[in-house]
Amino acid sequence: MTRKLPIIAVATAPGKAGVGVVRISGENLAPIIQALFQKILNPRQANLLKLRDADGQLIDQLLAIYFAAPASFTGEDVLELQCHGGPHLLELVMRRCLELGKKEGLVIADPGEFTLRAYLNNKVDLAQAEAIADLIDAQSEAAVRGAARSLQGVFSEKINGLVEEITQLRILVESTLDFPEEEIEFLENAQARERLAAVKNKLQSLRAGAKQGKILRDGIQLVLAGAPNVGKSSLLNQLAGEEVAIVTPIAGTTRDRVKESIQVEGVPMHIIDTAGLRHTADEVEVKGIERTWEAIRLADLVIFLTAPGHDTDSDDLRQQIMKSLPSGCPILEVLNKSDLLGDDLAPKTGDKIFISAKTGFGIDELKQKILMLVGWNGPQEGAIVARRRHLDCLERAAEHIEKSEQFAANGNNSLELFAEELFLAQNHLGQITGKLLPDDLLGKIFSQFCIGK
Ligand SMILES: Nc1nc2c(ncn2[C@@H]2O[C@H](COP(=O)(O)OP(=O)(O)OP(=O)(O)O)[C@@H](O)[C@H]2O)c(=O)[nH]1
Ligand SMILES: [Mg+2]
Repeated sequence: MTRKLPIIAVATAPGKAGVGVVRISGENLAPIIQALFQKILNPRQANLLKLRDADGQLIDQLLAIYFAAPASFTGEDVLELQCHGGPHLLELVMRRCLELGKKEGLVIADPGEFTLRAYLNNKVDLAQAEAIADLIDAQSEAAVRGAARSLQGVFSEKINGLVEEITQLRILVESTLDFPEEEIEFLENAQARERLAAVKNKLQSLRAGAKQGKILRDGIQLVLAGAPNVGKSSLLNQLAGEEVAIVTPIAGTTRDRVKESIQVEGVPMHIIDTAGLRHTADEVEVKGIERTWEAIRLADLVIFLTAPGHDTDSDDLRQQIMKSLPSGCPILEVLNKSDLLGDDLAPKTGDKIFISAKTGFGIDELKQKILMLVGWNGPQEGAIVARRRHLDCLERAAEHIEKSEQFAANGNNSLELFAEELFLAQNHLGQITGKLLPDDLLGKIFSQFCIGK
Protein backbone atom coordinates (compact mmCIF):
# COMPACT_ATOMS: atom_id res chain seq x y z
CA MET A 1 0.00 0.00 0.00
CA THR A 2 2.70 2.48 0.88
CA ARG A 3 5.48 1.62 -1.59
CA LYS A 4 8.11 4.23 -2.27
CA LEU A 5 8.87 3.50 -5.92
CA PRO A 6 8.27 6.19 -8.55
CA ILE A 7 4.89 5.72 -10.26
CA ILE A 8 3.52 6.62 -13.65
CA ALA A 9 0.05 6.75 -15.20
CA VAL A 10 -1.97 8.45 -17.88
CA ALA A 11 -3.93 11.07 -15.95
CA THR A 12 -6.42 11.93 -18.65
CA ALA A 13 -9.49 9.93 -19.72
CA PRO A 14 -9.09 7.09 -22.23
CA GLY A 15 -9.90 8.00 -25.82
CA LYS A 16 -8.84 10.66 -28.28
CA ALA A 17 -8.43 14.24 -27.13
CA GLY A 18 -6.44 17.36 -27.92
CA VAL A 19 -4.12 16.76 -25.02
CA GLY A 20 -3.27 13.70 -22.96
CA VAL A 21 -1.33 13.94 -19.74
CA VAL A 22 1.13 11.38 -18.41
CA ARG A 23 2.13 11.93 -14.82
CA ILE A 24 5.08 10.62 -12.87
CA SER A 25 5.59 10.97 -9.13
CA GLY A 26 8.58 9.87 -7.07
CA GLU A 27 10.94 10.91 -4.33
CA ASN A 28 13.63 12.00 -6.78
CA LEU A 29 12.81 12.28 -10.47
CA ALA A 30 16.04 13.98 -11.56
CA PRO A 31 17.59 10.79 -13.04
CA ILE A 32 14.39 9.94 -14.95
CA ILE A 33 14.08 13.50 -16.31
CA GLN A 34 17.73 13.39 -17.34
CA ALA A 35 17.20 10.08 -19.13
CA LEU A 36 14.08 11.31 -20.89
CA PHE A 37 15.31 14.72 -22.04
CA GLN A 38 19.08 14.79 -21.37
CA LYS A 39 18.71 17.89 -19.27
CA ILE A 40 17.58 19.25 -15.93
CA LEU A 41 14.26 21.09 -15.86
CA ASN A 42 13.53 24.20 -13.83
CA PRO A 43 10.58 23.62 -11.53
CA ARG A 44 7.19 25.03 -12.55
CA GLN A 45 8.21 25.97 -16.06
CA ALA A 46 6.61 24.73 -19.21
CA ASN A 47 9.28 23.17 -21.45
CA LEU A 48 8.59 22.32 -25.07
CA LEU A 49 10.58 19.13 -25.57
CA LYS A 50 10.95 16.16 -27.87
CA LEU A 51 10.61 12.62 -26.60
CA ARG A 52 12.42 10.03 -28.70
CA ASP A 53 12.40 6.24 -28.70
CA ALA A 54 15.49 4.03 -28.35
CA ASP A 55 16.27 4.42 -32.07
CA GLY A 56 16.16 8.20 -31.82
CA GLN A 57 12.82 8.40 -33.60
CA LEU A 58 10.44 11.10 -32.46
CA ILE A 59 7.50 9.87 -30.35
CA ASP A 60 5.97 13.25 -29.60
CA GLN A 61 6.74 16.90 -29.08
CA LEU A 62 5.30 17.69 -25.68
CA LEU A 63 5.13 20.15 -22.81
CA ALA A 64 6.94 18.96 -19.73
CA ILE A 65 6.38 20.57 -16.34
CA TYR A 66 8.43 19.57 -13.34
CA PHE A 67 7.23 20.18 -9.78
CA ALA A 68 9.96 19.77 -7.19
CA ALA A 69 9.09 18.11 -3.88
CA PRO A 70 7.40 19.06 -1.62
CA ALA A 71 5.57 21.71 -3.68
CA SER A 72 3.50 19.31 -5.77
CA PHE A 73 0.20 17.48 -5.71
CA THR A 74 1.70 14.36 -4.14
CA GLY A 75 4.32 16.13 -2.06
CA GLU A 76 6.98 14.24 -4.06
CA ASP A 77 8.78 15.24 -7.24
CA VAL A 78 6.17 15.27 -10.00
CA LEU A 79 6.67 15.38 -13.75
CA GLU A 80 3.71 16.14 -15.96
CA LEU A 81 4.00 15.40 -19.66
CA GLN A 82 1.35 17.11 -21.72
CA CYS A 83 1.33 15.10 -24.92
CA HIS A 84 -1.03 14.93 -27.87
CA GLY A 85 -4.08 13.03 -26.74
CA GLY A 86 -4.03 9.82 -28.75
CA PRO A 87 -4.39 6.53 -26.87
CA HIS A 88 -1.65 4.75 -28.87
CA LEU A 89 0.67 7.72 -28.59
CA LEU A 90 0.19 7.85 -24.83
CA GLU A 91 0.86 4.14 -24.68
CA LEU A 92 4.20 4.73 -26.46
CA VAL A 93 5.06 7.61 -24.14
CA MET A 94 4.31 5.43 -21.13
CA ARG A 95 6.39 2.57 -22.51
CA ARG A 96 9.35 4.85 -23.20
CA CYS A 97 9.16 6.36 -19.71
CA LEU A 98 9.00 2.90 -18.14
CA GLU A 99 12.01 1.83 -20.20
CA LEU A 100 14.08 4.84 -19.18
CA GLY A 101 12.86 4.79 -15.58
CA LYS A 102 13.48 1.09 -15.12
CA LYS A 103 16.69 1.62 -13.21
CA GLU A 104 14.89 3.90 -10.77
CA GLY A 105 12.16 1.30 -10.29
CA LEU A 106 9.42 3.23 -12.17
CA VAL A 107 6.13 1.28 -12.05
CA ILE A 108 2.58 1.83 -13.23
CA ALA A 109 0.48 3.49 -10.53
CA ASP A 110 -2.42 1.76 -8.79
CA PRO A 111 -5.80 3.46 -8.87
CA GLY A 112 -5.73 6.42 -6.51
CA GLU A 113 -2.03 6.04 -5.74
CA PHE A 114 -1.16 9.68 -6.57
CA THR A 115 -3.85 10.90 -4.19
CA LEU A 116 -2.83 8.32 -1.61
CA ARG A 117 0.67 9.81 -1.66
CA ALA A 118 -0.79 13.31 -1.34
CA TYR A 119 -2.65 12.05 1.71
CA LEU A 120 0.35 10.25 3.21
CA ASN A 121 2.46 13.38 2.71
CA ASN A 122 -0.16 15.51 4.47
CA LYS A 123 -1.08 17.49 1.38
CA VAL A 124 -4.75 16.65 1.94
CA ASP A 125 -6.61 14.82 4.68
CA LEU A 126 -8.73 11.78 3.96
CA ALA A 127 -12.02 13.65 3.57
CA GLN A 128 -10.32 15.97 1.07
CA ALA A 129 -8.76 13.04 -0.79
CA GLU A 130 -12.21 11.49 -1.08
CA ALA A 131 -13.54 14.83 -2.29
CA ILE A 132 -11.09 14.68 -5.21
CA ALA A 133 -12.64 11.41 -6.36
CA ASP A 134 -16.11 12.82 -5.71
CA LEU A 135 -15.34 15.92 -7.75
CA ILE A 136 -14.34 13.71 -10.68
CA ASP A 137 -17.41 11.48 -10.24
CA ALA A 138 -19.85 14.34 -9.54
CA GLN A 139 -23.18 13.68 -11.22
CA SER A 140 -24.61 17.17 -11.06
CA GLU A 141 -23.54 20.78 -10.82
CA ALA A 142 -24.57 20.87 -7.18
CA ALA A 143 -22.40 17.79 -6.51
CA VAL A 144 -19.44 19.50 -8.18
CA ARG A 145 -19.83 22.51 -5.90
CA GLY A 146 -20.27 20.31 -2.84
CA ALA A 147 -17.16 18.26 -3.66
CA ALA A 148 -15.16 21.42 -4.33
CA ARG A 149 -16.13 22.72 -0.90
CA SER A 150 -15.10 19.45 0.75
CA LEU A 151 -11.83 19.57 -1.16
CA GLN A 152 -11.23 23.09 0.12
CA GLY A 153 -11.53 21.63 3.60
CA VAL A 154 -14.96 22.96 4.62
CA PHE A 155 -16.09 19.55 5.89
CA SER A 156 -12.73 18.76 7.50
CA GLU A 157 -12.67 22.09 9.34
CA LYS A 158 -16.02 21.37 10.89
CA ILE A 159 -14.88 17.91 11.95
CA ASN A 160 -11.60 19.27 13.32
CA GLY A 161 -13.44 22.02 15.21
CA LEU A 162 -15.65 19.45 16.85
CA VAL A 163 -12.72 17.17 17.69
CA GLU A 164 -11.00 20.16 19.28
CA GLU A 165 -14.01 20.96 21.47
CA ILE A 166 -14.22 17.35 22.60
CA THR A 167 -10.49 17.32 23.31
CA GLN A 168 -10.78 20.40 25.51
CA LEU A 169 -13.61 18.79 27.42
CA ARG A 170 -11.61 15.58 27.84
CA ILE A 171 -8.61 17.48 29.15
CA LEU A 172 -10.83 19.08 31.77
CA VAL A 173 -12.42 15.80 32.74
CA GLU A 174 -9.19 13.88 32.90
CA SER A 175 -7.46 16.50 34.97
CA THR A 176 -10.22 16.12 37.55
CA LEU A 177 -10.09 12.33 37.65
CA ASP A 178 -7.45 12.36 40.37
CA PHE A 179 -9.71 14.32 42.68
CA PRO A 180 -12.87 12.22 42.92
CA GLU A 181 -14.43 14.29 45.70
CA GLU A 182 -14.55 17.24 43.35
CA GLU A 183 -16.35 15.44 40.56
CA ILE A 184 -19.75 16.94 40.97
CA GLU A 185 -18.44 20.41 41.49
CA PHE A 186 -16.28 19.95 38.47
CA LEU A 187 -19.24 19.16 36.27
CA GLU A 188 -20.94 22.32 37.48
CA ASN A 189 -17.96 24.62 37.43
CA ALA A 190 -16.59 23.62 34.09
CA GLN A 191 -20.04 23.82 32.58
CA ALA A 192 -19.33 20.34 31.28
CA ARG A 193 -22.95 19.55 30.59
CA GLU A 194 -23.50 22.77 28.68
CA ARG A 195 -20.41 22.22 26.62
CA LEU A 196 -21.44 18.68 25.92
CA ALA A 197 -24.86 19.88 24.80
CA ALA A 198 -23.17 22.31 22.41
CA VAL A 199 -21.03 19.49 20.99
CA LYS A 200 -24.14 17.39 20.56
CA ASN A 201 -25.92 20.15 18.66
CA LYS A 202 -23.02 20.70 16.32
CA LEU A 203 -22.72 16.99 15.69
CA GLN A 204 -26.42 16.85 14.95
CA SER A 205 -26.20 19.59 12.35
CA LEU A 206 -23.10 17.98 10.82
CA ARG A 207 -25.03 14.73 10.49
CA ALA A 208 -27.94 16.51 8.83
CA GLY A 209 -25.53 18.21 6.42
CA ALA A 210 -23.71 14.96 5.68
CA LYS A 211 -26.98 13.18 5.00
CA GLN A 212 -27.80 15.81 2.39
CA GLY A 213 -24.24 15.51 1.10
CA LYS A 214 -24.63 11.78 0.63
CA ILE A 215 -27.78 12.30 -1.44
CA LEU A 216 -25.93 14.89 -3.52
CA ARG A 217 -23.00 12.55 -4.10
CA ASP A 218 -24.74 9.22 -4.66
CA GLY A 219 -28.19 10.29 -5.75
CA ILE A 220 -31.21 8.08 -5.21
CA GLN A 221 -31.82 4.55 -6.44
CA LEU A 222 -35.47 4.79 -7.37
CA VAL A 223 -37.16 1.49 -8.26
CA LEU A 224 -40.43 1.38 -10.15
CA ALA A 225 -42.23 -1.81 -9.16
CA GLY A 226 -45.73 -3.20 -9.55
CA ALA A 227 -47.92 -5.59 -11.49
CA PRO A 228 -47.47 -5.87 -15.26
CA ASN A 229 -49.09 -3.22 -17.44
CA VAL A 230 -49.64 -0.59 -14.75
CA GLY A 231 -47.35 1.77 -16.67
CA LYS A 232 -43.92 1.47 -15.01
CA SER A 233 -42.06 1.82 -18.29
CA SER A 234 -44.35 4.67 -19.32
CA LEU A 235 -43.50 6.41 -16.06
CA LEU A 236 -39.77 5.92 -16.65
CA ASN A 237 -40.15 7.45 -20.10
CA GLN A 238 -42.19 10.33 -18.72
CA LEU A 239 -39.57 11.07 -16.04
CA ALA A 240 -36.66 10.70 -18.45
CA GLY A 241 -38.34 12.80 -21.10
CA GLU A 242 -37.55 10.23 -23.77
CA GLU A 243 -38.54 6.75 -24.91
CA VAL A 244 -36.00 4.77 -22.94
CA ALA A 245 -38.10 1.68 -22.30
CA ILE A 246 -40.46 -0.23 -24.56
CA VAL A 247 -44.12 0.34 -23.81
CA THR A 248 -46.87 -1.92 -25.14
CA PRO A 249 -50.36 -2.92 -23.99
CA ILE A 250 -49.02 -6.47 -23.56
CA ALA A 251 -48.51 -7.50 -19.94
CA GLY A 252 -44.94 -8.66 -19.38
CA THR A 253 -43.32 -6.29 -21.86
CA THR A 254 -40.34 -5.38 -19.67
CA ARG A 255 -38.12 -8.40 -19.07
CA ASP A 256 -34.90 -6.85 -17.83
CA ARG A 257 -34.15 -3.85 -15.66
CA VAL A 258 -33.97 -0.61 -17.61
CA LYS A 259 -32.00 2.18 -15.99
CA GLU A 260 -31.97 5.86 -16.67
CA SER A 261 -30.53 8.71 -14.63
CA ILE A 262 -32.10 12.12 -14.39
CA GLN A 263 -31.63 15.11 -12.14
CA VAL A 264 -34.29 16.70 -10.02
CA GLU A 265 -33.21 19.95 -8.37
CA GLY A 266 -29.60 18.88 -8.72
CA VAL A 267 -30.22 15.51 -7.08
CA PRO A 268 -29.21 12.57 -9.29
CA MET A 269 -32.07 10.07 -9.56
CA HIS A 270 -31.20 6.66 -10.89
CA ILE A 271 -34.52 5.26 -12.00
CA ILE A 272 -34.85 1.53 -12.46
CA ASP A 273 -37.81 0.21 -14.42
CA THR A 274 -38.46 -3.44 -13.66
CA ALA A 275 -40.33 -6.46 -14.96
CA GLY A 276 -43.93 -6.48 -13.72
CA LEU A 277 -44.43 -8.76 -10.72
CA ARG A 278 -46.72 -11.72 -11.36
CA HIS A 279 -46.74 -15.52 -11.36
CA THR A 280 -45.62 -16.76 -14.72
CA ALA A 281 -44.20 -19.86 -16.37
CA ASP A 282 -42.26 -17.84 -18.93
CA GLU A 283 -38.60 -18.59 -18.24
CA VAL A 284 -37.30 -15.21 -19.39
CA GLU A 285 -39.92 -13.33 -17.42
CA VAL A 286 -39.17 -15.37 -14.28
CA LYS A 287 -35.52 -14.29 -14.51
CA GLY A 288 -36.62 -10.70 -15.05
CA ILE A 289 -38.84 -10.83 -11.98
CA GLU A 290 -35.92 -12.16 -9.91
CA ARG A 291 -34.03 -9.05 -10.98
CA THR A 292 -36.96 -6.88 -9.92
CA TRP A 293 -36.63 -8.29 -6.41
CA GLU A 294 -32.88 -7.72 -6.45
CA ALA A 295 -33.45 -4.08 -7.41
CA ILE A 296 -36.01 -3.66 -4.64
CA ARG A 297 -33.55 -5.03 -2.10
CA LEU A 298 -31.04 -2.28 -3.05
CA ALA A 299 -33.45 0.62 -3.40
CA ASP A 300 -33.41 3.98 -1.65
CA LEU A 301 -37.06 4.40 -2.53
CA VAL A 302 -39.58 2.08 -4.17
CA ILE A 303 -42.51 3.43 -6.11
CA PHE A 304 -45.27 0.87 -5.93
CA LEU A 305 -47.26 1.62 -9.04
CA THR A 306 -50.89 0.60 -9.45
CA ALA A 307 -53.52 1.52 -11.98
CA PRO A 308 -57.32 1.40 -12.17
CA GLY A 309 -58.38 -2.16 -12.87
CA HIS A 310 -55.13 -3.62 -11.50
CA ASP A 311 -55.92 -3.36 -7.84
CA THR A 312 -57.23 -6.88 -7.20
CA ASP A 313 -53.96 -8.30 -5.86
CA SER A 314 -52.31 -5.03 -5.06
CA ASP A 315 -52.53 -5.43 -1.26
CA ASP A 316 -50.71 -8.76 -1.38
CA LEU A 317 -48.09 -7.38 -3.72
CA ARG A 318 -47.52 -4.33 -1.55
CA GLN A 319 -47.03 -6.57 1.50
CA GLN A 320 -44.58 -8.72 -0.40
CA ILE A 321 -42.57 -5.68 -1.52
CA MET A 322 -42.56 -4.24 2.00
CA LYS A 323 -40.94 -7.44 3.24
CA SER A 324 -38.08 -7.09 0.74
CA LEU A 325 -37.29 -3.40 1.30
CA PRO A 326 -33.92 -2.56 2.85
CA SER A 327 -34.32 -1.12 6.33
CA GLY A 328 -35.41 2.49 6.31
CA CYS A 329 -36.33 2.42 2.62
CA PRO A 330 -39.65 4.17 2.06
CA ILE A 331 -42.31 2.88 -0.31
CA LEU A 332 -44.53 5.32 -2.16
CA GLU A 333 -47.82 4.14 -3.55
CA VAL A 334 -48.69 5.81 -6.82
CA LEU A 335 -51.80 5.33 -8.89
CA ASN A 336 -51.11 5.70 -12.59
CA LYS A 337 -53.54 6.15 -15.48
CA SER A 338 -55.57 8.63 -13.48
CA ASP A 339 -56.66 10.03 -16.84
CA LEU A 340 -58.93 6.99 -17.10
CA LEU A 341 -60.73 7.89 -13.89
CA GLY A 342 -62.48 10.93 -15.28
CA ASP A 343 -64.20 12.69 -12.43
CA ASP A 344 -63.60 9.78 -10.06
CA LEU A 345 -60.45 11.50 -8.81
CA ALA A 346 -62.36 12.52 -5.72
CA PRO A 347 -61.56 9.49 -3.52
CA LYS A 348 -57.99 10.67 -3.24
CA THR A 349 -57.14 9.43 0.20
CA GLY A 350 -54.07 8.84 2.31
CA ASP A 351 -50.59 9.21 0.92
CA LYS A 352 -51.36 7.80 -2.47
CA ILE A 353 -50.37 10.02 -5.34
CA PHE A 354 -52.39 10.12 -8.55
CA ILE A 355 -50.52 10.53 -11.80
CA SER A 356 -50.84 9.89 -15.49
CA ALA A 357 -47.68 8.79 -17.24
CA LYS A 358 -49.59 9.41 -20.44
CA THR A 359 -50.59 13.04 -19.91
CA GLY A 360 -47.90 14.04 -17.39
CA PHE A 361 -50.50 14.83 -14.76
CA GLY A 362 -49.07 14.74 -11.19
CA ILE A 363 -45.46 14.16 -12.28
CA ASP A 364 -44.10 17.34 -10.68
CA GLU A 365 -45.88 16.52 -7.43
CA LEU A 366 -44.41 13.02 -7.63
CA LYS A 367 -40.87 14.37 -8.01
CA GLN A 368 -41.32 16.62 -5.00
CA LYS A 369 -42.72 13.76 -2.96
CA ILE A 370 -39.73 11.57 -3.89
CA LEU A 371 -37.28 14.25 -2.75
CA MET A 372 -39.18 14.70 0.48
CA LEU A 373 -39.32 10.97 1.24
CA VAL A 374 -35.58 10.46 0.82
CA GLY A 375 -34.96 13.38 3.17
CA TRP A 376 -33.75 16.01 0.69
CA ASN A 377 -34.12 19.47 2.18
CA GLY A 378 -33.55 21.42 -1.00
CA PRO A 379 -30.42 23.13 -2.25
CA GLN A 380 -28.45 24.56 0.62
CA GLU A 381 -25.92 27.27 0.98
CA GLY A 382 -22.52 25.76 1.70
CA ALA A 383 -23.55 22.14 1.02
CA ILE A 384 -20.78 19.54 0.98
CA VAL A 385 -20.69 16.03 -0.43
CA ALA A 386 -20.44 13.10 1.93
CA ARG A 387 -20.16 9.34 1.80
CA ARG A 388 -21.76 6.43 3.61
CA ARG A 389 -18.46 6.08 5.50
CA HIS A 390 -18.75 9.63 6.83
CA LEU A 391 -22.34 9.12 7.89
CA ASP A 392 -21.39 5.92 9.73
CA CYS A 393 -18.55 7.66 11.58
CA LEU A 394 -20.81 10.56 12.55
CA GLU A 395 -23.46 8.14 13.73
CA ARG A 396 -21.00 6.20 15.91
CA ALA A 397 -19.67 9.47 17.33
CA ALA A 398 -23.20 10.59 18.15
CA GLU A 399 -23.87 7.32 19.99
CA HIS A 400 -20.84 7.85 22.19
CA ILE A 401 -21.73 11.48 22.87
CA GLU A 402 -25.19 10.25 23.87
CA LYS A 403 -23.63 7.76 26.31
CA SER A 404 -21.21 10.31 27.69
CA GLU A 405 -24.19 12.53 28.40
CA GLN A 406 -25.76 9.77 30.48
CA PHE A 407 -22.57 9.36 32.48
CA ALA A 408 -22.36 13.10 32.99
CA ALA A 409 -25.92 13.06 34.26
CA ASN A 410 -25.13 10.26 36.72
CA GLY A 411 -22.56 12.42 38.40
CA ASN A 412 -20.85 10.34 41.02
CA ASN A 413 -18.01 8.09 40.01
CA SER A 414 -18.80 8.09 36.34
CA LEU A 415 -16.36 10.74 35.21
CA GLU A 416 -13.98 8.10 33.98
CA LEU A 417 -16.67 6.58 31.80
CA PHE A 418 -17.67 10.04 30.70
CA ALA A 419 -14.11 10.67 29.52
CA GLU A 420 -13.90 7.27 27.85
CA GLU A 421 -17.02 7.92 25.79
CA LEU A 422 -15.68 11.31 24.75
CA PHE A 423 -12.50 9.61 23.65
CA LEU A 424 -14.42 7.09 21.55
CA ALA A 425 -16.55 9.82 19.96
CA GLN A 426 -13.38 11.69 19.09
CA ASN A 427 -11.89 8.58 17.51
CA HIS A 428 -14.82 8.08 15.20
CA LEU A 429 -14.70 11.71 14.10
CA GLY A 430 -10.95 11.38 13.54
CA GLN A 431 -11.56 8.51 11.14
CA ILE A 432 -13.36 10.88 8.79
CA THR A 433 -10.28 13.00 8.23
CA GLY A 434 -8.04 9.94 8.41
CA LYS A 435 -6.45 10.22 11.81
CA LEU A 436 -6.55 6.81 13.45
CA LEU A 437 -7.68 4.97 10.38
CA PRO A 438 -7.05 1.23 10.03
CA ASP A 439 -4.71 0.48 7.10
CA ASP A 440 -7.02 -1.94 5.32
CA LEU A 441 -9.70 0.73 5.19
CA LEU A 442 -7.25 3.12 3.60
CA GLY A 443 -6.54 0.57 0.87
CA LYS A 444 -10.24 0.10 0.25
CA ILE A 445 -10.94 3.82 -0.04
CA PHE A 446 -8.14 4.59 -2.50
CA SER A 447 -8.67 1.51 -4.66
CA GLN A 448 -12.02 3.01 -5.69
CA PHE A 449 -10.29 5.95 -7.37
CA CYS A 450 -9.70 6.03 -11.09
CA ILE A 451 -6.26 5.25 -12.47
CA GLY A 452 -3.99 8.25 -12.79
CA LYS A 453 -5.54 10.14 -9.88
N1 LIG B 1 -54.50 5.79 -20.32
C1 LIG B 1 -53.28 5.58 -19.88
N2 LIG B 1 -52.56 4.54 -20.33
C2 LIG B 1 -51.32 4.36 -19.88
C3 LIG B 1 -50.74 5.21 -18.92
N3 LIG B 1 -49.50 4.77 -18.65
C4 LIG B 1 -49.30 3.66 -19.39
N4 LIG B 1 -50.40 3.41 -20.13
C5 LIG B 1 -50.58 2.30 -21.06
O1 LIG B 1 -50.54 1.07 -20.33
C6 LIG B 1 -49.93 0.05 -21.13
C7 LIG B 1 -48.80 -0.58 -20.36
O2 LIG B 1 -47.77 0.37 -20.16
P1 LIG B 1 -46.30 -0.01 -19.78
O3 LIG B 1 -45.60 1.25 -19.45
O4 LIG B 1 -45.70 -0.88 -20.81
O5 LIG B 1 -46.57 -0.85 -18.46
P2 LIG B 1 -45.52 -1.65 -17.57
O6 LIG B 1 -45.97 -1.51 -16.16
O7 LIG B 1 -44.14 -1.24 -17.88
O8 LIG B 1 -45.78 -3.14 -18.02
P3 LIG B 1 -44.78 -4.40 -17.97
O9 LIG B 1 -43.49 -4.00 -18.58
O10 LIG B 1 -45.49 -5.41 -18.77
O11 LIG B 1 -44.66 -4.80 -16.54
C8 LIG B 1 -49.48 0.72 -22.41
O12 LIG B 1 -50.44 0.47 -23.40
C9 LIG B 1 -49.46 2.20 -22.05
O13 LIG B 1 -49.69 3.02 -23.17
C10 LIG B 1 -51.52 6.32 -18.46
O14 LIG B 1 -51.11 7.13 -17.63
N5 LIG B 1 -52.78 6.45 -18.96
MG1 LIG C 1 -42.55 -2.22 -18.60
